[in-house]
Amino acid sequence: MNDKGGRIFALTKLKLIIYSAFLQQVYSPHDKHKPELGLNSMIDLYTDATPNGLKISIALEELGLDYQAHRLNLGGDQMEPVFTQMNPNQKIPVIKDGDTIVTESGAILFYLAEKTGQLMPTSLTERSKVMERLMLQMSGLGPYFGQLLVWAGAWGNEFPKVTSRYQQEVKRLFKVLDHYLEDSEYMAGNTFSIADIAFIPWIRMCHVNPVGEMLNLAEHQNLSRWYDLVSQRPSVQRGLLVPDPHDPEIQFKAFVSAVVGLGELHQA
Ligand SMILES: N[C@@H](CCC(=O)N[C@@H](CS)C(=O)NCC(=O)O)C(=O)O
Repeated sequence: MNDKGGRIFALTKLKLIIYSAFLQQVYSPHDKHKPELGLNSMIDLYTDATPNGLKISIALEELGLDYQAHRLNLGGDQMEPVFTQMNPNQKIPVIKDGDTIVTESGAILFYLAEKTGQLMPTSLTERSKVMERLMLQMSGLGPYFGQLLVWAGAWGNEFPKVTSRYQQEVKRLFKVLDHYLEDSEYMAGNTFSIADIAFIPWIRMCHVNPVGEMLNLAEHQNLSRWYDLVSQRPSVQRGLLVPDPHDPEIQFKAFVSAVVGLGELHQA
């Protein structure tokens, strides 16, 4: 190889090195956020058998991570100083992974996906889609469904107009989800992701809570098909059993005094 050829070869090699470093930055986001803790560290999960809590036991089961579930009674355990120190917002779920404490179910799902490099695609476009659906669950379906449970359940539909507002919004969101699922198997494309995990315990409420009768899931073919598919997943079935639910009476009392804020718990 003459001098010129050698220079071209060296230049091409340099370009290749720079290009592959660039690709690694773009396509390996998990490498950029290396988990500080090993994959076999024991995670403490503070939870209850509620839709937001169940998301996290499902994710931990799906990922096969070691964890220990600590069940709270939402009739007051969340106000204890030791819990409030972890989550000043005084709500489950919370995880503790070594010294890292994460609250908010959506953020916890994201943390677990980043930690393991699973349940989240690698390309920016696909990741954004997963985040888009996750945000829709966190800011749309979860809060509206939660309020529907409050107005229709805990407050016994005392104000039908208010109940109807939440019912209509949940039904509208079901239609949106049904539309998204027209062309894709899962909530964000054709791969199971944290977006599916975020939705499954909420859609399941249509089957386990009398309020579900107001929503008629069967009307939404694609959403029903997705529900049947995802709820058959072994990790989902295992996760839904953690923690053991409280006796229904205790659970309902806790729900009324905590989530609804009817009791002493959330006095300003
Ligand atoms: N945005 C939060 C909501 C968490 C939440 O509302 N948790 C409920 C149970 S599902 C709770 O702990 N309620 C107790 C209270 O409000 O005192 C998340 O997704 O983690």
